[in-house]
Amino acid sequence: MRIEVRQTRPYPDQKPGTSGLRKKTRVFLENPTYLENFVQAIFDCLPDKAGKTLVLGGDGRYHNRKALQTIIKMALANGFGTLLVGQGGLLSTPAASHLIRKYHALGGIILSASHNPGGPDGDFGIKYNIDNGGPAPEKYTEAFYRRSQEISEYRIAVMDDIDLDTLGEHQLDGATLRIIDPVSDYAELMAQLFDFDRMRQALTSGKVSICFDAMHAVTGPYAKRILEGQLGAPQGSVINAVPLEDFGGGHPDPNLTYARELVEKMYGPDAPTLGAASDGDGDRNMILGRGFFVTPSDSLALLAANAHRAPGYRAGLRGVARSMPTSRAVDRVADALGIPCYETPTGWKFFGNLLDAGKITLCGEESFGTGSDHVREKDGLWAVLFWLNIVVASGQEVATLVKDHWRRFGRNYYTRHDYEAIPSDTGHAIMDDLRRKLPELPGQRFGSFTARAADDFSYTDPVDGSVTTGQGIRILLEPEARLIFRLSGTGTEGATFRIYMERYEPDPTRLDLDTQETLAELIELAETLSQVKQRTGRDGPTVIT
Ligand code: G16
Repeated sequence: MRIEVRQTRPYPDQKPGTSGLRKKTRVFLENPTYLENFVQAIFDCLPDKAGKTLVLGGDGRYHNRKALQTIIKMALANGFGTLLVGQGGLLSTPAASHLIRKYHALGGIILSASHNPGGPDGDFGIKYNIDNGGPAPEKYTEAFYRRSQEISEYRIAVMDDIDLDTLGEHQLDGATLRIIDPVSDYAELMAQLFDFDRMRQALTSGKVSICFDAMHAVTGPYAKRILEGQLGAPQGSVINAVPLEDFGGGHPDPNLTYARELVEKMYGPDAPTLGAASDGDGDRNMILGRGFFVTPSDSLALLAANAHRAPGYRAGLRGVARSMPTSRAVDRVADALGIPCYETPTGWKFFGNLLDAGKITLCGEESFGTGSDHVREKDGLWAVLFWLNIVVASGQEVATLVKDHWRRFGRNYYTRHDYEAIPSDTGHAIMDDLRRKLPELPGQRFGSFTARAADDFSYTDPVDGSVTTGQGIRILLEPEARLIFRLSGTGTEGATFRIYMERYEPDPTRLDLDTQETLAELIELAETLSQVKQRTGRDGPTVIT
């Protein structure tokens, strides 16, 4: 193995977003050394890497294998002692997080653009996770970016490509490269958290049934092994189970629009008890009952309220956390349980310190993410197994569980409207204008609401005291409602403007209303305040969730 030091020049656009560096695949394909520069920037910021372990894998999308070969060669040239690589180049994001923790790795690189489509015209991404298994916090991502702007060379081993498909160990000039089964360690962890015996009984007896849509993304092999293998769900319970480079031409985003096949099944005559889907890299989840959709915010609240039903959480929750735009449904559960509820900026990286310090057990986001202290990422299949455990232990339908929950706690009606791929300047101008309006809002009356407070959300991490500002415009209203505006940090084209609207309804006779109708006044208010339609020339949002 010969190590070469090759010259390179910085690319100006290597600033990581909400979750790593996400770009059009073409950016990686057409700019020689684009990947190499960013990987070397990461490695340059890790001073103690010599002899350490690095976990490597991705969601299997187009360019995954090729990029992995490059990263393997660069990791060897940069002195790592052990590389753990998922077979076939596959590792779901939560499984990678678990491996980093279990094998005391220095960190891991995960190749994914999450729920964004793949292929040469789709998206590609790279993210680094630190030794706690979680996404690199901002002090790291900022350092990676700074380094990428001054980079002049990268190190790479000159060697043949590694066979990624055969399990086993390679000794390479003092370093060890292991191709590992991507599923087994993760499956073992799930069996410790949930009541697999009872779940198996319910699934094999036919009392409970499940349909899991892997969307031709990374969770296929995980769901096959766990749901159909270990838990005995009938063959075919996992659909779209084979990971494909282009996700079968689909959009691996588990929502009501893109998980079409699953949604049709769940709203059809032979719907199984539980329907679920996960995204490209396996960290997001969508939960459905028979003819019933559970919003991610409600899902988090329900998991918190029912956690005692799963063995891994029977001892109780230390606390919970949600991102700022996530609905406040979980806050009410935390109140009832007498535990703290933290409000963080959008981005899983902000939960890491709270989890490490033992301040929280569960956390989640409106963007179809839920997780716990078992790893340091959101975890799609974990959430599905948690729901399955709750359904089995309670003997109730998903819809009944949610409606009972609303009767007990009241309902937080919630919706998010996205204006995707608008010009960046327009997106920033809308946000700037909203920011300017903030001081005059408190006390103003808007129809049946009065603004109680308004700010640009800033977060002081209770563990390390770090401060993160400019995390979204927040308008708090009376009677209890919120309007939130922010720009997405994960888009790869122009800007995506997100509006989040929420209203609390305690009246038990008004819990079954249509969400968009119930929130109509708030939707109009949000459009008036931001003038988003006039300024973008759009008739309405691109996506409503
Ligand atoms: C990432 C982050 C999440 C965040 C989501 C949406 O998820 O890990 O914490 O909620 O993006 O972010 P934004 O609103 O900035 O687009 P994923 O699943 O895309 O990696």
